[in-house]
Parts: sequence; C-alpha cells; structure tokens
Amino acid sequence: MNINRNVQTLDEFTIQELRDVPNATGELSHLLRNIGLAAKRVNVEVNKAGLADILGDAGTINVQGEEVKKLDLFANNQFIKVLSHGIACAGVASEELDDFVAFDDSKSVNSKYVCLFDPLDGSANIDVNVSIGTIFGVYRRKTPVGTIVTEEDFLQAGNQQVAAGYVVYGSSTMLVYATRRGVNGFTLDPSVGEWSLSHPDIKCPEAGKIYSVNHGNFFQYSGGVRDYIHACQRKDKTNGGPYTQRYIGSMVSDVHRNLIKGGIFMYPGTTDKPNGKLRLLYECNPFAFIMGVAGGKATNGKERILDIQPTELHQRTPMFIGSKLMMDELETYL
Ligand code: P6P
Repeated sequence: MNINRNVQTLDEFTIQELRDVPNATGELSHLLRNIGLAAKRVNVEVNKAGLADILGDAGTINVQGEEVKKLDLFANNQFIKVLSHGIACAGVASEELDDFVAFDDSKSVNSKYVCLFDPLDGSANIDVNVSIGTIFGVYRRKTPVGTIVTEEDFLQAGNQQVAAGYVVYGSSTMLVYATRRGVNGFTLDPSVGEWSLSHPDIKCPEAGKIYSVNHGNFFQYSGGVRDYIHACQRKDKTNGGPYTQRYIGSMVSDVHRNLIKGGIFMYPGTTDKPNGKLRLLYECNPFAFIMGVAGGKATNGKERILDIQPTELHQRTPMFIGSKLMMDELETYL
C-alpha cells in the first residue's frame, strides 16, 4: 500500500484552520493536538492489550517490575496529563472520575476551555479484540478566565460545545473531530506516528440501511421503539427496507460506521433503565455535535440531545442518532 505522504497531518490541518479563522488564538488547535498526542500513547497500549497475560494483568506487577494499570485508568491518566500540561484547558471531567478536576496552576487557570471525555469506552471488549474508543467534547468555560473552574463550567448543554470528537482504536486507528466548520477524520500512520487527514469534510448520508440496537432488550423498549424496529425489518418500498442490523456493542465503532455509511444507532430507555445506559455529557453530547455538523440528527426520543440542560456530570440519557431521514422516520413512531 503506497501511503500518500502529501496528506495533511493533524498538526498541519489545525494550524491551517487557525490561519483561516480570524482572531483565533490557537488554543483550541493546541488542545486538539494534545488529544491527538494522548490518543497515540493510548493506541500503543490498546494494541498490545492482547499480550496483557505476558505483561501481567491489570493491577499486577509485570515482567519489567512495573505496575500494570487497567487500560481505562491508563487512558484516563494520559488525557489528563497532556491537557493539564498544556495551555488551553482549565479542567476536565471524565467517565473514570466521580468529580471534575480543576487545573489550578497559573497557566491552566488562564485557559478558556474545559474538556469532558470517556477515555476508553467499551473497554470490556478489549479481551475479545473488539474495537474500542475515546470520546471527548470541548466547551468554552463559563467562569472568568484566571479563576479556578467550577461545576458550572461542565454542566453545559451540548449545543455549547466548540469541538467534539472520538478516537476508534480499530483495524486502523482514527481520530475524527468536528468544529462548527466541519467534521474531519485522521488515520494514524504508524510509520511516521502522525494523524493523516484521510476523511476530509465527513457528511452523514441522509438515508441509510443500517440499524444498530441491542435486540436483547427488545421487550423492554417502548411500543414506538419496537414498532420502529419492526419497520426496519420489513420489506417496505417506502423506507427501502429491510435494513441490515449491525451492533458491535462498542458505541464508537457503531456510530462511526453509521456516520460514514449512513444508518441509525439506538440505545433507548428500557423498563428497567428509563434513561438508558449511555452518559449525556461525554458520550452522547460529543456524538450529537459531530452528527449534527455532518448533517445527521440525535435525540433522546423527545428533544435534541444538544438541547438537554445537564444537572449532574454522569447523568444518562436515551440516545437515538444517525441519518436525517431515518431519524425523521423514527420520530413518526415515537
Ligand atoms: P449493551 C460499552 O460498554 C457501551 O458503553 C457502549 O460503548 C455501547 O454502545 C454500549 O455500552 C453497549 O451496551 O447493553 O448493548 O451491551
């Protein structure tokens, strides 16, 4: 495979964006490059996770005498380290941490962004070699620059995001991020250790023929959701059915595939868990932002995900996200 060395790297792309955006300070570009650096380090560990038995399971001491951390915690530490040592982030909230972390050094308190992330979503899939991912969202802080961030800076609606993205550690490792200017995908070129622009200006196909849902919960879904799932399975001229069912059980992989090919991903509420399983702030909001910029839609079944006003860091929400026409059809059933 001859790799085209002329593609833009993430660094070149973010610097080009910086040149194109009037009065941009470069802080957001810097923050995104930091995330790219942490993701490269996580990628190395994820790719050798299968060797964990040789290196020692999480929590044990490996052959080099180092303590082997759980990959989730390793990933969490990598993102916190690069963001706290940068000049663009004043604090973070993470799926791995009960509370947010304020960076109180003089440089960080003068930063204008906060970052919320799930450092390694779907990590239960690691030992069966299924792709997993990192999900992140970036907000402008609400409290004054120069002060230490408070919870108010993190409990913002998704429509306040200035950027959002994900990394999928899969057959190839990709970083996809959106600003209001567009969605762009970068594939890690391991030969030079650079994120290379492989998917410029991603748009989600308006129509799709893939639906993703956990059928194991079928009888716990609402009647409208069950009726829509049946519609996906019916041979129906109007909606081009039957659709193909694809569900990997790793949100980053499922939503990434549907973003590129067209499709709908659903994690509805159930009788046992009316708010579903997925977290609003650092799983659903980032994907809803990305999908919106790419031309798709994301709701909780009643309102746009991006319009939900959060009340707590780890709150859950039902999630329906994907191609515009499929989401419009779903809404007729809800
Ligand atoms: P279920 C992974 O644990 C995760 O948080 C998402 O990545 C994924 O979409 C979902 O849970 C799968 O949940 O209940 O279908 O196994």
